[in-house]
Amino acid sequence: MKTVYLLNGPNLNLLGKRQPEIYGHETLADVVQSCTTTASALGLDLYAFQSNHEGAIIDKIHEARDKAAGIVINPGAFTHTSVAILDALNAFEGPVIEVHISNVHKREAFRHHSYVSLRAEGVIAGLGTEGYLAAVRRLAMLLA
Ligand code: CA2
Repeated sequence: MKTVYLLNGPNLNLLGKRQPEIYGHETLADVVQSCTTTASALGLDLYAFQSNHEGAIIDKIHEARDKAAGIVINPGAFTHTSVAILDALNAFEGPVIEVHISNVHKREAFRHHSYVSLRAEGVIAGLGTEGYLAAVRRLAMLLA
């Protein structure tokens, strides 16, 4: 069975606990559970990881080189700042889907640019936490 990595960046551990008007009411645990169920129905294993530390996310992307067939990633604010995460994703061979819960293009100008989008096969923004499920489905199609 192929494994997909679901990676979440800084502050996404607060999902469902603050700012529900932007990020909704689902917690990260809810998101992981629904992504695991969706992945399993599509014949995929899902491994989820969240960190507030850039290096820890980079280490997971390196680990994914040997362990994962594809990556779903919401890099949080590192989306807009991290050449290092882009470099790590460029060293990963499988498909990458970038997810943003909010519509970053409707928000401050500094959220309009994404380093990760230079690498991602697809980018989902503004679908709420439903976007993670769309990303898992898309990865399953790309890996079939
Ligand atoms: O819309 C997204 O998913 C973002 O990646 C979320 C990041 C933000 O910096 C990006 O521009 C867009 C922020 C994540 C913060 O998550 C929270 C969740 C609940 C409460 C507080 C923060």
